[in-house]
Amino acid sequence: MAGAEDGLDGGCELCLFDVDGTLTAPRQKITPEMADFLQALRKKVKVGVVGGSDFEKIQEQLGEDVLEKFDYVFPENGLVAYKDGKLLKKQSIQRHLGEELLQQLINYCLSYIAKIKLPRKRGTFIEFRNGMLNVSPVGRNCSQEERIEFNELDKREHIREKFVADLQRDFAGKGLTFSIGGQISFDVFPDGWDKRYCLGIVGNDGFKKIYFLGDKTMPGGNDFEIYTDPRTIGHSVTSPEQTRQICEKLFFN
Ligand code: M1P
Repeated sequence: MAGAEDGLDGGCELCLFDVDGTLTAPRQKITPEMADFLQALRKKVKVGVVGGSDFEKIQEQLGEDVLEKFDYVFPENGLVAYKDGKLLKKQSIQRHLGEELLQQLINYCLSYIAKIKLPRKRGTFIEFRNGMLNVSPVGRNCSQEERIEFNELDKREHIREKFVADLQRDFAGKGLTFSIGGQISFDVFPDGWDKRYCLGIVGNDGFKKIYFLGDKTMPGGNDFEIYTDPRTIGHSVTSPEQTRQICEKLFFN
């Protein structure tokens, strides 16, 4: 094994990656070069992904065979968890919150979105996932061009930040976290169900070091909690190219 030849014990370290903006451009497919690089890295350390997106989106971006290509796959922050290609567990937001609160939340978001005027609105304003809701003012059915258009507008007008601030005020004390991870939406989940959730799962696997690389590491970003968690060695990146450079320095020198 290359890791052993290099004096590294491949089983002792884990490198966890965010997906969008870290391994791929936002919501795009991984490049063949990056995919090959990760397989080379896997000879040195265990490799996992922890994304805000659901499994289908992660699979679309990282490949049909994503479960074979990564030792751990954690969609929805690890609220759905795969290890060595097998499903370990799935959380349920409806079981945790109960129908009453869930409907208050959904109704609030739908009414709020109905009052926002945007250049364009498409469909799927709320995506109901296993462990979270994903809320998008423009709608998840928008095209790539419409996605960029919304994102540019959002950078100027802070539509999502204001939406989240209003939710935080109106749902204070309800145990909910609102997290902006991508370009057109934000995620809603119970407190503590952020990306640190996956650390509880790998915590039993005896890693000496757990690295985490992500791009949304600022407060309010969906990588912030895991990036600053004492159980990880966090690295903030601005692109997949930088992710690769950091890994080369950490694991191949
Ligand atoms: O992984 C980051 C985010 O990716 C998507 O965000 P968007 O479509 O807004 O770019 C979503 O899947 C979101 O849940 C996730 O946090």
